[in-house]
Amino acid sequence: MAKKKITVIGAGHVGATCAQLLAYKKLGHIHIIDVVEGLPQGKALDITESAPLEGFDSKVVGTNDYEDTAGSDIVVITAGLARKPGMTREDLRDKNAMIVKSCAEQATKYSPDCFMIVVTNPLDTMAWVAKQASGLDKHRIVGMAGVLDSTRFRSFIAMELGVSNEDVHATVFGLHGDDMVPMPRFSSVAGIPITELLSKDKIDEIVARTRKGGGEIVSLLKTSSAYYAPASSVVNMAESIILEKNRIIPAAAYLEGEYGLDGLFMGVPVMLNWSGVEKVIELPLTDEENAALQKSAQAVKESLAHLNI
Ligand code: TXD
Repeated sequence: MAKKKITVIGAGHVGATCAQLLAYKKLGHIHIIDVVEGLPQGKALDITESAPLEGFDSKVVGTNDYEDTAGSDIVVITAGLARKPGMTREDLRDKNAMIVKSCAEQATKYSPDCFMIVVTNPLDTMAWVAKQASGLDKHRIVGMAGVLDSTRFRSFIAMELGVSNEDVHATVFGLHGDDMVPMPRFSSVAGIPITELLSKDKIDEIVARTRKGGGEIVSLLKTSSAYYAPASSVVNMAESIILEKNRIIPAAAYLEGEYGLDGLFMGVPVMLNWSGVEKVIELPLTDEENAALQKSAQAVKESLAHLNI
């Protein structure tokens, strides 16, 4: 199989870590692009110099020119400001919207057939901005957050029960923010629902920690937000597309009627493969779950209503 071309926009914490993991997993040739001169070139060269040790032959190239990214199969947008302690994701909205708009426009000018993964916060709103700016079909663009929120949820379940991470499956719906909707009913350990293994109080505690998972890292790191688990989450999605795995992954998809929502991006389970978002999986929800999901959607709608670009 010919190597795929993957462009990562933003050579910061998340972007550079994505590039490193994509190279280590041999998923394709990688271009890193940033507005800061030297930064993507330096990080790309540093990753390239680990190739003899890590055993990959992909090219990792840093650039400040979108022309070099032409013909990319996958474009990941991580460019933008990140949270500092005391900030909400919404505080980043308008500045990041300008950045994401220009990145999406320029990237699709040279890679009109790409599949785009948006990472910049506030995630669900930035995915909408990128779709508008790129003109990509809804099957070719998705926001990354659900995989991250779910891997946090899974880690906390594994830590609590002292079981292998491998055996824990869990899912989080909704927006990427405090109103996200972790789904205990769709979460299990080796097929056993977690509701059989943990008390309601303990599940509530884990759900609350998951909702604040990003903030917990920001308050510890102080000068940046999380990037190891976010980068792994992006690469997990890229892998499902490139290797045509048909994985069922929670991601911010453009909804047109699913779950009673229309014209916005929000986290739902999707099937990902080479054609992109093959389908949104619609599941029957309880009244309580549906109410939480609608509250989440309301927060996305408010963010879009206040968007100023
Ligand atoms: O779950 C999720 N979706 C997220 C999102 C998880 C973690 C981080 N999340 C968000 O990703 C975070 O809130 C930020 O909005 C982005 C990027 O986070 P990161 O931690 O990588 O931020 P950095 O280290 O500040 O890097 C941002 C880079 C930096 O090198 C800038 O020079 C660059 O973005 N930048 C640009 N690159 C290209 N083009 C333009 N216009 C541009 N503007 C800034």
